[in-house]
Amino acid sequence: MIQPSVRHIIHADLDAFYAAVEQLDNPELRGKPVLVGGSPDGRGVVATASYEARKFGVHSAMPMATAVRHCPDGIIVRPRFDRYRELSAQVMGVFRSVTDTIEPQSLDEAYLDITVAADDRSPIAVAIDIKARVAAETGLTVSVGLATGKCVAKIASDLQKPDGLVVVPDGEEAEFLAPLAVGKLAGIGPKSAARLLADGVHTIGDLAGMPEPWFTRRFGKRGASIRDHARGIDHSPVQTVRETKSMSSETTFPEDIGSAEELRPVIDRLSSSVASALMRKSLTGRTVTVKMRLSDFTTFTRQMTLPASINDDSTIGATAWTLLERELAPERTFRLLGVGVSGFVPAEPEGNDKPNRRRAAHRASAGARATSYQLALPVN
Ligand code: DCP
Ligand code: MG
Repeated sequence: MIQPSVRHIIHADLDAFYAAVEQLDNPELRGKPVLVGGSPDGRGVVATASYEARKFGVHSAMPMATAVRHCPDGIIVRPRFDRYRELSAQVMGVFRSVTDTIEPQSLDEAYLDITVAADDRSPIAVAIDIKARVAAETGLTVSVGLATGKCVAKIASDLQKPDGLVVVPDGEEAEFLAPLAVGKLAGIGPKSAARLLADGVHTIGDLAGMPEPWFTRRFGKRGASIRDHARGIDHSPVQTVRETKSMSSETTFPEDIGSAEELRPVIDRLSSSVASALMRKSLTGRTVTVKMRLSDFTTFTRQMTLPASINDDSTIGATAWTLLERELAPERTFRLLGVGVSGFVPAEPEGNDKPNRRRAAHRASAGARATSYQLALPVN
């Protein structure tokens, strides 16, 4: 049998992206603690902090008021999303000049399959070249992980931030992962990590050593893939065209609004628009997300995962409203609201179709060219 050839996969993630852009555009901010985000007076949060500010314990999603207490010399800068999008496009352009097989994860992050590009030179040379070209063409630094699969590459890119380059050679994946904290593994969120810790599973190596049946008991259907990932096995392709992962609808108000009476109908309208889009694509999902932008442009999301998969407007609306209602406060006004549903499962009932056909049907019904669909919705 012909052995499948080894793939060379890169995960690239820009360093302190928003803060780095601010330091790039304003030399006075360079070398200084920069906090990008909302106001410390209101309920603003930190979108990101420069590495100079992270030394003081500041991190993304921390309330700005707390960040300022940790880092009193921090310079607060309001986000400029258009500029971030512009630089993101430039960086993705560099990636795309190396390979067509690129899967962006967010504005500052992408997987690249460089197997073909590494045909006539070493994959490490390709990685170094990408870092150098991003720096030369944009002035930003990018941390790169190079491995034989996405999961290990992603962990590797985070390990030597900022300006990191971590290479995990073929065959050394499990050894590389073994000493790392179990929470670094894709699919192990903070809650799972805490439960694993309580059971004495601290490192990815501890996890990889658990007996096979334990994984299914512990993680259900996800068990097999979590076990593979813990052992450094990951054949998932870098997907240029992605399935729909979420469906959302959002609206910006002509004037900021804050009362329950004004907001509730908006939530209902957004929810029914998402519901009908989901129904058209035969999708149902378990996670409902509300996106909020306050008058000071602070943007954040709240989400809730339901016990069952849904796509009806009343459940989406009720869940979204529960999430929004908790955030209402006197004086607090909103300039944008969004409602989204994610965590899709195939619409067909479980178990009465061949897995492959089911997956294919799901993909066909999703049929999207983008990660998420956003529906345009007029205000009234
Ligand atoms: N971001 C945000 N809110 C969060 C997390 C991130 O608004 N809770 C934004 C700001 C970040 C950008 O997304 O600059 C990219 O997110 P990353 O998680 O990659 O964080 P950074 O690029 O800022 O830092 P790092 O060097 O750790 O990648
Ligand atoms: Mg980043």
